[in-house]
Amino acid sequence: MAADLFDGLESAGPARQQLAPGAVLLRGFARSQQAELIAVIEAIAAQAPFRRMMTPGGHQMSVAMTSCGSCGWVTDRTGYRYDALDPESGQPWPAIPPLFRDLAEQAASEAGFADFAPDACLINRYEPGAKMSLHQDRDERDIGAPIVSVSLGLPATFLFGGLKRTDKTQRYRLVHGDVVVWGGPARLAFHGIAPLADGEHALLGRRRINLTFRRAR
Ligand SMILES: O=C(O)CCC(=O)C(=O)O
Ligand SMILES: [Mn+2]
Repeated sequence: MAADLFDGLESAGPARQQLAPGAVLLRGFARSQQAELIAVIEAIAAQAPFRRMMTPGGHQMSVAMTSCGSCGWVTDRTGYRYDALDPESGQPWPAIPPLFRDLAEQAASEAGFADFAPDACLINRYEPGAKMSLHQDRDERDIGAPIVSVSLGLPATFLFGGLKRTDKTQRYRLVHGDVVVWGGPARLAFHGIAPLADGEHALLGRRRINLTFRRAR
């Protein structure tokens, strides 16, 4: 069967969708900056390459990750943490570029969270079949700040639930340029990504890239 083709112009719903109190999906919010965003991601990955890390339980993650910011999220056999140094190189992570910072700040503000100043940006790379199981983002010291999550490349199914793992999850299709922001009463909501369907994106090929901005410390 031929892989689905995506030109990045797809839209799957209203421009702005409330997912829960404190959680909003801003469709296409990042699309006008797609070329610059991708160039910057490539520059960061040249300095701090994508890698598939090990969970504390000894499983290799299907999603490849890198980071920029004054600290980056890492996992290994000893646990999850934010580290000022890239464990692969022993060097500081690349700084958060102004383009990223401005996009995150503007998306947060659009969602009702003024003055968001992220210090960490986790960059997730999904290839077909890669997934992220239901989890909470709870390794950050400051959960007063929201999470800003930018989708690029192949479409994905985003699962968004409640504050308990067993709460019912809703499924949302996220496409190239979509941004989800969650904070306040939704800050610790369980969320995840279903196994990525195969396809070919005009700019990113058989990949989805997600930028997750946090205030970690
Ligand atoms: O890829 C996504 O859209 C979600 C990523 C995520 O939840 C995370 O990195 O913690
Ligand atoms: Mn998360």
